[in-house]
Amino acid sequence: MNLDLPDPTAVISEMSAELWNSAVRVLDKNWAGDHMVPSRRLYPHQWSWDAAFIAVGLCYVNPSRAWRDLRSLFEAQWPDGRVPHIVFDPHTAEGDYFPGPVFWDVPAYGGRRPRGSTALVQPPLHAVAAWEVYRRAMSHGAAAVREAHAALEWLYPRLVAQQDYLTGHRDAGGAGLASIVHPWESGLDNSPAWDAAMSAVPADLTLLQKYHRRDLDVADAAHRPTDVDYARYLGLVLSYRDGGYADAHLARDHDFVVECPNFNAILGAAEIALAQIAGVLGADPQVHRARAQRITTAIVDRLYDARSRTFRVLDVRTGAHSPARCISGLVPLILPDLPAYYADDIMTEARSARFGLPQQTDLPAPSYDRTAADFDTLRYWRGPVWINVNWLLRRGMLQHGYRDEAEDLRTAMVRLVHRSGEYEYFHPMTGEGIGEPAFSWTAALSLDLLADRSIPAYARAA
Ligand code: 2M8
Repeated sequence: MNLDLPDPTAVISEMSAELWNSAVRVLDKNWAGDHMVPSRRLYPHQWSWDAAFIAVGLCYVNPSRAWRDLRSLFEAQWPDGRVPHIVFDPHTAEGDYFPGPVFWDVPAYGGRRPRGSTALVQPPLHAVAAWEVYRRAMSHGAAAVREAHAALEWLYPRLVAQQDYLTGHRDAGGAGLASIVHPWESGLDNSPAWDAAMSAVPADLTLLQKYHRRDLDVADAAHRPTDVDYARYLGLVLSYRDGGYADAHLARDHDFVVECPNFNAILGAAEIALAQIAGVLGADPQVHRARAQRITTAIVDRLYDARSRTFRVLDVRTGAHSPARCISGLVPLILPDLPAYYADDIMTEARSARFGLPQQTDLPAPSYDRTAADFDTLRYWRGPVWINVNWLLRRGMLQHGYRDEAEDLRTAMVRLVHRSGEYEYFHPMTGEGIGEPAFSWTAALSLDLLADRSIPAYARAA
């Protein structure tokens, strides 16, 4: 036995402990009293799908905060059921984030909502998160289980209302899927998946003289959307605002209306989680299972491109699939009812040179096709690696029995965050951290990836 070699299990537990502790510190630092901010500088409010990813990891160390965060978000739910993509913190100055409450100018509903918000939505991952937090409560004792049960009772009707809004008001395509009306609603904001549909949206550059891009004060312009894209983002909000944020006749009246495989796969996964929650609360799980099945069928019928054997974004206005191959096309793997034929196609795409782990890097999947001419290693959602979508992909792999690939992906994510820190996203060739440091969902999901099971593949790498 060579006594100079470190004991691998000791090295691994040291690395895990380091990552665990630093992730917990990030979440402590980003806690704002009754909600979590994604990061202190660039994102000083509460974001919707961030709250879901955050709850999944925060529940290991502070379940009460995980529930509080979800509750704060749903306290801002609109009467029509929409859960806003940003809930503003009244203690944060208007100038600290753009576009802030003044720009959005949303109706106050008789002052019932305690905090201002945007009028857009984000992927409805909250039912999945609520179920995960509930499931983990067991290991925190009887009081935590009682807290979790009460939290589920409060959340359940609100989660159902959120689904009803998305499959009702937002069913612009008429097939039971939710349309998004702004790239910000996707969560994958600047993805090439929107380029085709966005090219038809007017870009009024004078808006950028009228309004100041706060993101460029605190982030590198080479990482952020271009001015042309940003002018289109603002124009889309202004036209939605002019129509009172109403959703009638979206396909006819709005300039950007698309069905995204990531958004709709999460919509379907939410129904599966709601079935589980309904079971615990004595409600009817069957209605949710049937809805999940219908959503999965509609995703296959409308978003699967048989020629390329991939899932694509559908432009509801033109009926065309986006030509871009993006990470969003892999996320339908999280749907348990997805037939094996399509799951196999997703895995083929995930293993391909477009998304697969190149031998020289061993990194998680990039956000966009590595082989595309416009693959961009720095600009956000146009190439860099993000932990949240890889976490979804791993979940899908486990769902469909790809256990080895799931473990390799978990290892790649844990190693990356341990090595580079809890960054917002990562360079897809070098793994260098980009965007915001101390980013909440990267920290929270790292906790889940570490806690989820033992770490044999990480051991091999050490
Ligand atoms: C990014 O989106 C915001 C706008 O909502 C931005 O670019 O300013 C996206 O990565 C989105 O998915 C995320 O929820 C948000 C906060 O982390 O940042």
